[in-house]
Amino acid sequence: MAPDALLVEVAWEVCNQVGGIYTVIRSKVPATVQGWDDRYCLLGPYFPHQAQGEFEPFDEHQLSTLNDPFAGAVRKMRSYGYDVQLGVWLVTGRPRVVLINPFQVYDRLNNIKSDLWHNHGIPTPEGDDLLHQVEAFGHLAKIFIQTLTGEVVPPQRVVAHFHEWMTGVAIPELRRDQVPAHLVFTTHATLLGRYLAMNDPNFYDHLMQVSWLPEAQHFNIETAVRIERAAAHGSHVFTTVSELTVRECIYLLDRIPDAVLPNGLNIERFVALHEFQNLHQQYKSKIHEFVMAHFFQTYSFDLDNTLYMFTSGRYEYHNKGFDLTLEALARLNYRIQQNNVDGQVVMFFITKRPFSSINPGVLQNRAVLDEVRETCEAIERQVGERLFYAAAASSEHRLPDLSSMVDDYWKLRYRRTLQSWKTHILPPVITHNLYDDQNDDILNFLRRANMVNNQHDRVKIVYHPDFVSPSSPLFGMEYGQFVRGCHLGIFPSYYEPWGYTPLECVARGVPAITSDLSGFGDYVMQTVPEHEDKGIFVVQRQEKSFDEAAEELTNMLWDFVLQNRRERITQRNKVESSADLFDWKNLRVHYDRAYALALERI
Ligand code: G6P
Ligand code: 1S3
Repeated sequence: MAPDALLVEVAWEVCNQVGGIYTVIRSKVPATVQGWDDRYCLLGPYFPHQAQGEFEPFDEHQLSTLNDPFAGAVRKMRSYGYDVQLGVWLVTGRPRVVLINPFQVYDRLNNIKSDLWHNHGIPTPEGDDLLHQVEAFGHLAKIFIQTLTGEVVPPQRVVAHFHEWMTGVAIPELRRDQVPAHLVFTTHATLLGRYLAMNDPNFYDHLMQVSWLPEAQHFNIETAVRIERAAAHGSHVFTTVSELTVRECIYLLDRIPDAVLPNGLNIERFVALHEFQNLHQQYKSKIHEFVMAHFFQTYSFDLDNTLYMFTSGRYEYHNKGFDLTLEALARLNYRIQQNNVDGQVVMFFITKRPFSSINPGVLQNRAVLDEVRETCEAIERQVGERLFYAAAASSEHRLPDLSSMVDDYWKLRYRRTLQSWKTHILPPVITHNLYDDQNDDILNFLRRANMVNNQHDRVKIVYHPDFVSPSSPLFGMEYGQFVRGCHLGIFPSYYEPWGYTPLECVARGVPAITSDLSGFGDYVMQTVPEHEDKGIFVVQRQEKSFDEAAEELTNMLWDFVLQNRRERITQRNKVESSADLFDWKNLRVHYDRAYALALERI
């Protein structure tokens, strides 16, 4: 690492959570700060509503007294009339952050668009506000880097690392103006790759023959694709996140990446293994509560012999492998019934779909279960008090009839609550009312396969089309807690440049299934020997038919179901102890190598 250089990391998701890049940037902060210290700063767009909870700006006095180059560049830009904020991102590592409001140059948008067109052949259609924000921010990011390198720090060198096309738009202009920054560009997925994979079931076979421009025009993403190409070609060092996206970069962007930067997490491990095992038990109990409310109205089953599996992520039915997961679950359901194996599987689909409300029946069940609990607790208190008195006063040693110790009021309330609750209607597979219930792929599969939570189904389904959060009245827990409470995460993606979801399981000691078409799965196969023994399973999807992959996944689920509790506990311990492999402390080295290369290249 160059001890004299500065590092500015630029991303649309700095203090602005949208998707996976937020996780990359945020989780990497502690390791990056450890290496670069106060020579590091992040740069992103300022959206007050998004930033308010996690950004603490420096006031005028602090800004004027700070003696660091980033503050110097902010002061200079302010003296030119720009609205630029410097502050701290309130996340672990507390890095310096510069946020710039893109809307301040909207009166100059026509010039910015015209420069992109005349200088780089990038056309911008009217009326696309996201493109306007991106281009306005790119223009301002360029001015910041220009100010920093030109007026504040010479002869100190600056590495400017841009993530994704949304910030990469600054790169061609920085090159044109010969700004002496060392430019790194990372694409986390190619735009065209994502669209093609979503629409072409043989995407990987056709990849080599794709003509990028007609395809980009076909999907109406020409501007963004041209920006992505300009950033890839204009950067001194071009990188991506996995070997899989390297292939896309070669065929869709026409540049071979200089490096692969695998994604990690900030892994926090407990000193003693039993601590995370206890957390599993604690959060599993919370999931039990949801399951009782949801299913026990119609029928009950043994919760101690129930396995919780889940998948989560953006709703890309085919790309995220929801189709394969459902097919394998249907086969598993049949196999468990045929083989008379004990126990239940409850499978959760956690994703995001437009909905009008939570299903009132599901909400009502939750409320009734709370009432059942209150009634039971009241009876327990009453019996407890009276039994204690009876025991102390008794001359016999026999246990009295406990039922006689409960007031009629509570007996009646107990009976009425249960009577009003129990029904013969099957527990719904979906917890919310979707706007487009009829055309939903998950629901249509479940209808076709008749997996509608019949009592005899041994794989029950809960489709929750909203992310899990502490404010959700159904789960009332954080996503990470939900993950801990589950037994297995299932993520056999078809298109996944990296894929954080299985890694997030591993970090919490929960076994996970991924695929060889996800960057993470591919990385695991190459770098983690005996990964299956460590509870990380990789479904082979490259060069396999859908049916073959579904069968392999079914076998994995089947083997998992057959494990006993002791085996599951041992497996969780092994998963948790392999999490260190994905700690940024170990993976940051890839970033530092890319920066060293960029510093060599001017
Ligand atoms: C953790 C707890 C144990 C509990 C077990 C259940 O290991 O420390 O007390 O018995 O979880 O594991 P299971 O895989 O059945 O949820
Ligand atoms: C992308 O986010 P996505 O879910 O749109 O970047 C992530 C971070 O590199 C990556 O994990 C994911 O596979 C990509 O698809």
